[in-house]
Parts: sequence; structure tokens; C-alpha cells
Amino acid sequence: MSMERVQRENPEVTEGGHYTPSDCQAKERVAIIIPFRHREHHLKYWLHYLHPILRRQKVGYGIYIINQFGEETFNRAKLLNIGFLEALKDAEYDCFIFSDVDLIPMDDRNLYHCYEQPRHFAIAMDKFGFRLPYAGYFGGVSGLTKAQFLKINGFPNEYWGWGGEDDDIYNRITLNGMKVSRPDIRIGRYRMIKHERDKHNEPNPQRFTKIQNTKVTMKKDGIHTLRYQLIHFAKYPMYTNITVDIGKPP
Ligand code: UDH
Repeated sequence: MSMERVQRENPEVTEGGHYTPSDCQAKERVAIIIPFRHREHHLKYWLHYLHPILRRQKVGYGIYIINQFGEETFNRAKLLNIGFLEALKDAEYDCFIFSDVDLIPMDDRNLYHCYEQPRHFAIAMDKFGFRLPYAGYFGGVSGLTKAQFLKINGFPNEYWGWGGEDDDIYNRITLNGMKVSRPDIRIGRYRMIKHERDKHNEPNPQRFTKIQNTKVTMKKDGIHTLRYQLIHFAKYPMYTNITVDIGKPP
């Protein structure tokens, strides 16, 4: 896969990875936020598959890659929080879909827009035998309206390394009186592009105790306490890249 090919095959996409259907009025503007570091190869495939799918679904959208600067421990949820704020600085959005860079939906009927309740899209991944691994799973691809996101004070900033942040987000949703909505199990199918475990994203041993404390931590840790430094903002033909310094674990 090459970026030139993706560009050639998606001439309707405008600079920064934006698309608006030409033959109808999209109901909402969707920002798609991807946490990222050193996955250039996956990104080409993700763009190759997703631009045509989103176009067929007649979604009005923009693609934002939130690239973690440096080699400190990865922090997925903090990058997603940054994506929410930076996308809103760029354009008006009503809906935010947070997607890992290696997850490709297999069914066009898994519609990338927002729902009355926070949405979990990636419910049947190949790596879990096309089943939900556990009832409270909220990983991979999820979507919230601006109001739903603000109601839970965004995502936690304090999960460094792999694991737990998606369970914390699930807890925030239920503790705030909302309920996760999901597609039919036959429709929510995904393929994950195979890869080895990343460097500097080792499983976080604190995750089990942290997810017990969401009720307390969600009030003081979230979108309202987000701190980061913007290093670089660039609009490429197929996506917008935002490189950020998010610091390191305490
Ligand atoms: N991510 C990066 N770079 C990193 C780490 C994570 O871009 O160094 C992003 C990327 O969008 C990825 C997402 O964060 O899809 C989630 O990363 P993850 O490691 O939590 O999840 P993933 O499903 O891998 O990609 C799980 C470990 C698989 C180990 C397989 C060993 N055979």
C-alpha cells in the first residue's frame, strides 16, 4: 500500500482528510480520532479501507491522527482527549469516533455516526473469535457525541502503558447514568491488522486498581485537567496530523 494510491483512489477527499457527501446533507459532522505512534504502515491500510467505507455510508467527516512525540510510555486515552479538543479547534463537530489504527470494519452497516447512547463499534474482532471478550468491553472503536463526552469529563489522562483506559471509560459512562449501545454481533465485525506488541507500551500493572477507583478519579482527571504541548499540526491530503508532547508517567 502507498499513500499515493490512497490519494489516487479517493479524489473526493479534501485536504486534511475531510469529506462531505455531495448528493445529500450529512446529519452530523464526525471527527475520527486515531491515537498514533510509529504505525505508518497500518495508517496507509486504515485510510485505504476507511475512506471508501465512510463515503459509502455518506458520513461527513474529518480524520485526525494524534501522534505521540518522543519515546516515553504510550498513553492512548490522553491522546484521544487531545484529539477531541484539537478537532474542535479545526472545525465544528457533533460526534467523535475514537479508532485504533489497526481496526478495519468488515460490514458497511456498522454506521460511523453517533447514537443516543455512547456507542461501541468494535464488538466482534477476529482476534477474540468474533465475540465480545467481556460484557463491559469498550475497546478498539467507540463513539460519543460532544455532550456525552463532556458529561463524563472526557477520558482519563493517567493510564500510561497498555490496558485499563477503555474499562475506565466504560465505568465513566455507566456511573453517569448512560448505557453503552452496540450494533448487532453479525454487523460489528472487525479485522485487526496483525502486529507485534509495541515498544514503550507495556501492560500497565496499576490498571486493575485504577479501574476500581473511576468514581473518584473521573471528577478530577479528564478533559478539564488535560495538559499537553502541541509540537506540530499539518494537513495532509488524506488526514490531519497532530504531533503532541504529552509528558511522561509520574
Ligand atoms: N498505538 C500506536 N503506537 C503504539 C501503541 C499504540 O499507534 O506504539 C495506537 C494504535 O492506534 C493502536 C492503539 O494505539 O491500534 C492501541 O494499541 P494497543 O497495543 O493497545 O492495541 P493493539 O490491539 O495491540 O494494537 C494489542 C497487543 C497485540 C500484541 C500481539 C502480539 N502478537
